[in-house]
Amino acid sequence: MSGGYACLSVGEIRSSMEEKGTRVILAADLFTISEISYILNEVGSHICMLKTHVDGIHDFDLNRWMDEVVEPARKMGVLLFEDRKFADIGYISKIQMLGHHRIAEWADVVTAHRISGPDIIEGIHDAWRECGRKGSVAVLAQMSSSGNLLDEEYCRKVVNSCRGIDGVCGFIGNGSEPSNISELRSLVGSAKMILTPGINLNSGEARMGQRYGHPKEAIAAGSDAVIVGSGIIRSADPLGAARKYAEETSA
Ligand code: 5IU
Repeated sequence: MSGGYACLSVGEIRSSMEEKGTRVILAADLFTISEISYILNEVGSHICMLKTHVDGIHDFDLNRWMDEVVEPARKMGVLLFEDRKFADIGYISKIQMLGHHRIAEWADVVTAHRISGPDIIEGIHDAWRECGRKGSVAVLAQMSSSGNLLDEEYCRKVVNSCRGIDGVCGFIGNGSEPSNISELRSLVGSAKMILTPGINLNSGEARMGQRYGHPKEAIAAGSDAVIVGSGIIRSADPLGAARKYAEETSA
């Protein structure tokens, strides 16, 4: 089902990543626009996507966001990935895409749960269409946090139900456990992407139920790209760390 809407294809996203020559997605979990803009400028050449939680930014202002984050990211060939984890019915997800943060106006990829039904994908794409833009949805099939309820059966249902939906570019998998990634890859095949959070070279850095795996192992197990936050942004040398993660994920 394409639902008659244009979307950012898996091929377009994969070739944008190939052009950048890195499989690192930066989780920029910072609190101000200046901090995010700074880290983007610092490590932009070693990342393929900038993942944000825009509702966690204390001083959010759309004009500044567009000028200081979105435009520089576009110039660097970095895709904008809003990890909003939409979960409501299709229409509400659409109005959230078009709400205060205007996610549809700048995000290229957003995350969503499959729990509420397939219409959530339609609602999200409807918002992009209203803005004259296109994007794609990464659906949560697994999570990296301990004690989560996304079990194997749920994961299989998610993957099977999204297989034929062009507006879904792929799935979020659990990067902390290589066997979870390889199982997910055999379920998914090669047609869609697997993006994996829960990645850190120092597993001791995990906080509040987070679990960490190694970037090289995640890629070897079938991940398209690793999502790294603390390992880069909390490093004393973010540029060196980003370069290191990029090297760990290169073939
Ligand atoms: N994130 C996870 N695990 C998940 C999903 C998303 O950690 O299962 I779905 C997000 C949360 C945070 C980033 O923005 O990925 C990981 O950051 P750290 O590398 O700092 O743990």
